[in-house]
Amino acid sequence: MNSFSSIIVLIVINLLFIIVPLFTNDVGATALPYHDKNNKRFPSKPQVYEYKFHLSKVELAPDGFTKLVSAVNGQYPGPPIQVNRGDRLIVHVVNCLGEPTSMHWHGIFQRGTPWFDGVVGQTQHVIPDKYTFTYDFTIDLQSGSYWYHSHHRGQYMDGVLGPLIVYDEFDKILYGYDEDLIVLITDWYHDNSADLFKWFLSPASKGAEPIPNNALINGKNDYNCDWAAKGSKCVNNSELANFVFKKDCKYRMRVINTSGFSAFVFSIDNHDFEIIEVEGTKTIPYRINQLSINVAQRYSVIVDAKQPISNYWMRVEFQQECLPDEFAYNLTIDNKAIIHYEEASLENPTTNSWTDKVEECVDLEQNKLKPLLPNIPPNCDTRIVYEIEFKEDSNGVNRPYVNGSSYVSDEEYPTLKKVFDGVHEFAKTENIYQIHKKDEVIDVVFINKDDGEHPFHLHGHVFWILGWGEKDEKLVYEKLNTLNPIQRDTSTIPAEGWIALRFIANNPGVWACHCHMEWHLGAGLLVQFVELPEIIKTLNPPKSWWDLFSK
Ligand SMILES: [Cu+2]
Repeated sequence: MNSFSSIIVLIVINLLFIIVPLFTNDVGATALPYHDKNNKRFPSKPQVYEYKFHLSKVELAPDGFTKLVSAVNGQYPGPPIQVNRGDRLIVHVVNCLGEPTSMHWHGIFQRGTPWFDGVVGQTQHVIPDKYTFTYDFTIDLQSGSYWYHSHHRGQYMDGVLGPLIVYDEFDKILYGYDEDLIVLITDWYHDNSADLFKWFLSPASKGAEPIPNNALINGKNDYNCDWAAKGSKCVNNSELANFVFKKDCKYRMRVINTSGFSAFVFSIDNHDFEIIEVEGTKTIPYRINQLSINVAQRYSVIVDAKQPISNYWMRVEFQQECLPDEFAYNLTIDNKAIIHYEEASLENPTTNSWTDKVEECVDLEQNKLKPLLPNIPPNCDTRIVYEIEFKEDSNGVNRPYVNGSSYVSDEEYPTLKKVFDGVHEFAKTENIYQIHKKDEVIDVVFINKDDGEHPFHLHGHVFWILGWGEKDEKLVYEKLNTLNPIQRDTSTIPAEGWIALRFIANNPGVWACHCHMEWHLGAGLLVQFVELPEIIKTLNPPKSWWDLFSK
């Protein structure tokens, strides 16, 4: 640990007793009571932020290749939502896509408002075409780097997404940075998701996922138009994303992987950096030079602009080892943006990448990430073990199964509506686990029998990562880390490996837990937790939520 980090830790320890409730990420033993408005201490005056998102299909060419993008307010990526901890967020989603939609707020707990989680088939009915639905919720007890995206079929891969940043006014002082930047990275398909799904969910795909055509950094990249189909509109040498650095300033970069399928390695030539946040959990600064980041994951890193005034490549490299190799494909692996120091020339960088080998298709060693404030998990009450495997269904389509069941979405009759209707027995294909005891401590263990990795996301919570193992690394329950593990909301289950997660059932709602590779999710790799249904039934969704069912 460097001296800067040591100072931070000292300050924090001194202030611990005063500020613990302000920083607590999930409602555990040290947190404020559940949604207690009277006990809110920060910020003193929460604001109401109102956004209007007009969704429509527009022709855009983020990488020089023109395609029909499902855009938010005519742009891709969608506009950033920027709020402070404690604020109320109101978003009017005006659907002019010509197809149904929904919006999910990835990583936001939705305490007391589970009907605004945005998951079709689970927490809401679709927003029909030519209809406006308003999401309205308060962001309590969490801050950090999040994103919003459609949670209807594969729609976000067509463009319905953007960053959602919840600022904490103490962060700048705590970590000593000057500017706060968003770096959205993603894979990019030139075909639309519905067509790709048709192919993927047919025997012809043999279970091999569609390969992206490109990667984008803040919605930009260039593309080799020799690879574009005849008759398509494509322009070479499209503009790259450009980040301007002032010499000797420190930048917080919020790296958000909004991919539908791809894991990346993020790096900046000649600049190492320190991780300070993982999906809303502040960490003791942890220095690395290349960041492995899987689908839907987020990290904040501090980059020190201390190199000679010049231009440097930012690199977003596909983790090629996790891409299927059943079919030939054209893809640039090493994708770039420009870090331009003020007063440097306007020429392209000529810098070289870091040469250390990064292990692909697994998360970075998460036991090396330490939460800034210790948040020790209570002992486990219940352990749920899920086995994941892929096999052919009766139609010859390769599908994922969790404990023998492939999830089928009930779009017409979502789970949360069923709970309000008093339904307590569910179809096997809904993959539901019900939790009835408030504050029950749940361990979820995924055993992956598939030879591919799966980035799993849990809605409504962060989970502690108690342990994980790659192929041939045995799961020994007694050896799991319960001392001071990191908390986050999206973590990778290694190929033929396992992961052990823990969360506290303190947030009434219907929470999806699923692979965030959209192909796998769409094929059925999802379980859902019906958490505290008796309490859910005492809550009151707004009339607008009920109205969706009659549209
Ligand atoms: Cu998966």
